[in-house]
Amino acid sequence: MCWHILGAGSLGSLWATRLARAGLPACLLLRDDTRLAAYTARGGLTLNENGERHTFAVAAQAVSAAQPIERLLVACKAYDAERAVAAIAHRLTDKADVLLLQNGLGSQEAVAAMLPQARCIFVSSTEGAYRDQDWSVVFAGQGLNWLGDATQSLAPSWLNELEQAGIAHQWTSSILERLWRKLALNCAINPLTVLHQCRNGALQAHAEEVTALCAELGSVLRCCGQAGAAEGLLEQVQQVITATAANYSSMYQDVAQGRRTEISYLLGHVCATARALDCPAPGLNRLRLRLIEELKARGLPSD
Ligand code: NAD
Ligand code: KPL
Repeated sequence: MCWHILGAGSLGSLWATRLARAGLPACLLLRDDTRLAAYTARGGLTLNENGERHTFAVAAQAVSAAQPIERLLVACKAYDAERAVAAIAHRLTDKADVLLLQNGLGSQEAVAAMLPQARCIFVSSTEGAYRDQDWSVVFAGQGLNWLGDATQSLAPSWLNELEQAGIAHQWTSSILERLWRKLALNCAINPLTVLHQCRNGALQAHAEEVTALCAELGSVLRCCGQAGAAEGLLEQVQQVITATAANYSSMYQDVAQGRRTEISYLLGHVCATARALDCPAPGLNRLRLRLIEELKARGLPSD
């Protein structure tokens, strides 16, 4: 069965090239015929891993093609996912599996609600990748893809294909807890690195601010039934700050490169959840407003 990949960016290309390398059928879904022509002219997708570059002739078609889709990997940013899936929804078969790779929360539920007939599998990825040029991806950080289904715990039979492709993964029956935990980590670190214009490690000098945010994040997590994701949050945030001290957070990099951030699916989602549950979150709300001001001042979208 073919892996259709919607979003030929960093993670989409990282998955597509590894599937192709293992001889598994994969097909990129590109926006339109112009993108398809550009890709065809390039002749394949390049994976740069440990300094070695290999190009794979991954198949591709435009989103508007007619072939039915049984397995779809959605690798767009959270703010693009719903619209991108809407454009191919009519191609999904009754038995389709849809893997959602988005960071944060909110986009996955929106896509799942649009596709009641499909099995939506949420993925929380700790792998790292970036594009060094068009149609070329650098595998920058080993990690793990946690996969799970919020509505049923039975693992899909195709997990062995991820094994075959060397895509590190783990099936979990608590994917929402994983996603909330990562979201909380991102909320405690990423906005502050933008506001203080610093690497992750420099947040050690803002320990009080980080501690107060983790306390509020913990109480929002408990309010929304994710007490497990709240356990030991501050300690893990401190560990991540230390382990990634020399790195710039993904949100810092987005802002520095003038790209739209996923704020609405990270801090925005936490603040909206707190508001809906009447859970006090004054520090998180203030942080969100400060971040919005910063994005506006830089001429970037604040949603
Ligand atoms: P990216 O911007 O590199 O890739 C997204 C791709 O989707 C782009 O090529 C874009 O053109 C394409 N796209 C958008 N709308 C489309 C549409 N309607 N039709 C077809 N293509 C469309 O993003 P990314 O870095 O791969 O991130 C994807 C998701 O994975 C994000 O939610 C991100 O937070 C998450 N994530 C990324 C990394 C990483 O290291 N890159 C790590 C963990 C999680
Ligand atoms: O995931 C991250 C990111 O930069 O998005 C870390 C390194 C955990 C910081 O929140």
